[in-house]
Amino acid sequence: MKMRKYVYGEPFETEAVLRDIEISEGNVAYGEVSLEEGFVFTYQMAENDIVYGLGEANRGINKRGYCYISNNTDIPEHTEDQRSLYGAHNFLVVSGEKTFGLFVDYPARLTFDIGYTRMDTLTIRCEEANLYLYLIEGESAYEIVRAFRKLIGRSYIPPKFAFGYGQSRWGYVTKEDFYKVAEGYRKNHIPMDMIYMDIDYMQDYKDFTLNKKNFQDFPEFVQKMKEQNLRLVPIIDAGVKVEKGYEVYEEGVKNGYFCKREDGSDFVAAVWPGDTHFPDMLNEDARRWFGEKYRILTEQGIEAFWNDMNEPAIFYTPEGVKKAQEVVKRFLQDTEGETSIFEVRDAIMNLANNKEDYQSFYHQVNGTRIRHDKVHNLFGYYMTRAAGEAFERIAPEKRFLMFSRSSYIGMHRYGGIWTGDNKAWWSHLLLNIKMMPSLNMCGFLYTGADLGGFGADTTRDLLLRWLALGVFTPLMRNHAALGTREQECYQFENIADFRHIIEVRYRLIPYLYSEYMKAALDDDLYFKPLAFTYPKDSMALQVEDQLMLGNEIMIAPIYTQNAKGRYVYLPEEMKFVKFLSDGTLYEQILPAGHHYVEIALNEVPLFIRQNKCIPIASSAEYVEAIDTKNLTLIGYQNAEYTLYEDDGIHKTYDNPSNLKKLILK
Ligand code: MIG
Repeated sequence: MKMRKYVYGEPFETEAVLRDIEISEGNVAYGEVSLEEGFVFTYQMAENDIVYGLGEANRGINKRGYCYISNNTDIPEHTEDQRSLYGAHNFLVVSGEKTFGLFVDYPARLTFDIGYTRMDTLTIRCEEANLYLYLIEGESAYEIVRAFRKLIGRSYIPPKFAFGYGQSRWGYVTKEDFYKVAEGYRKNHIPMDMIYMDIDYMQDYKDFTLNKKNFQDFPEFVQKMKEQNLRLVPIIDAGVKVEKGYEVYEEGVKNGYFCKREDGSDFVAAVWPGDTHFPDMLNEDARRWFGEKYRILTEQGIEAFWNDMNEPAIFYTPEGVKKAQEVVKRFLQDTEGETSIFEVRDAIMNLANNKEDYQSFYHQVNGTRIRHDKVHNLFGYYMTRAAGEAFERIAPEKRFLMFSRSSYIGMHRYGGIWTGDNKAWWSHLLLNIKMMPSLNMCGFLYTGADLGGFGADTTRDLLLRWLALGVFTPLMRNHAALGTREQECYQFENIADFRHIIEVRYRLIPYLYSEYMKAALDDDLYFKPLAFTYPKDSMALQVEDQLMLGNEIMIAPIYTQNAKGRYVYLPEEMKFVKFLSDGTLYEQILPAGHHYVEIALNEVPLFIRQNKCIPIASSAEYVEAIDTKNLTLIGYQNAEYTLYEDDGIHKTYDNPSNLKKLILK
């Protein structure tokens, strides 16, 4: 295996890669690099080459046939034509005639044209030739991915409770709202470990504050939830409200910790709190300061957070509004009809996440001033790093739950991600399946989508099917937007069906946690495309709606409305297992090949690979209550399984007694 590092111009040190690698001179080993107009890498793809990677990106596991742009964006419409989502994961693997991996360590806008302009051409392009290009050779795509993962360092490991189920909704405001959710689950005996607190818990959307009316005695509230074995997970937004007397604002201004305009004044962007300043997450002192603020909540009993709006999202800036006003004024005063209504519409629409705004503020990194757009894709990474580094100081021996919306490779060491504002669409259930292995390739193991769909009204069957996928994703969270139909599991008829599906999650946690930990500790994948396990199987290479999970199982979720079952491809003989609604299992050995399998709305299917077995537990209402001492093995007779288990709280990963060999007799 060979790894090469090329340097072009003067790259910004993103700290995506921690290992030192010698710089290679001369031309790239594959493809061609041109520096005539910025940076352009081109590679002639063979007809059957597959391209893997790009982490949080639209479309398929095989990225061929479209154009993707790394430009972290707050984008609530994940339609097929979107080229940018919230993350910038610039790693891909070309697999076929020649097989190699590429990581472009460049924190600004970067385009991957993968057979879009010309079906046979891969082009990677950016405006400035200031970057590191890593090239990895290996026998297979899987081997290359693993080498890349070694390069970027160990993935974030959450506490074990984070493998439980969580309920979220934008719109819980009062303590009573949260108690109602707790009661809805506990009374109905639907397992749950976490309730998420969206922006309404804060006072006027001010980070690290609590609404005065609703949360007078917050530590007591946190404690009361803990007594029910529930953890509260508050959201933290990127922007700090501009408000005299608000401590975080005052300190940030006084110490110069906020991003500045060209003239040195603090940059203003409006987000939920109205006018805000962005902490300069790239600046070490500012980052340390912002990270320390998480203490305000950890000291009140909080051990879990999610970071939002950190692309960073901008609703508008005062400068932008002024320009838009001028267009409107011109339109209203225009008697000649020269200003079109479309210009007015665009002026208003373009207020949010405007390119010019991102070009008008600066970071201060190691004494150098850097315009934001040159390092745009790092903001979410460094915000989450601020928190991660703070947790190390707050309780170095403990794990915290942390995940972010925006990210860049390197952030995978500090937290997970959720995939942002999807919709209650069947197509987004499928997108969720396809995105998971790509995210894993880029180091993001603790991930998941908003189950049931964030935007738009969900339906009972969509939620059930999505939960049946969520059973397997490390982050299993039901989340929905303000104003949408209520989608807590107890809002629907036949609550038993929901209880059953979430119980299956808890029964599988010993296995899922074990596979997660093994993947994280060994820089391996939790989710893999079938092609990584069966690289010689030409059929397996094409499968995009089934995934390998760990080393033992394959999953094939249902993602179509009214389906009573689905077609599934088995590259080898497997044991088809269904967790039936009465708590029993249906098991059937199926030979390699294509099959149609029936799966009812209240069933969870999985497939155990030949000569393998997995442990299952009895269900429990929260993670800590799972009886891991009494596991049952299912699968093939005489198969062995190596179970990883630890206390789920501390970082004692390397203790040899964490591994136990189990044999199915
Ligand atoms: O502009 O905090 O993706 O999960 O519920 C919307 C409110 C802001 C976007 C997040 C979503 C969250 C919502 N936030």
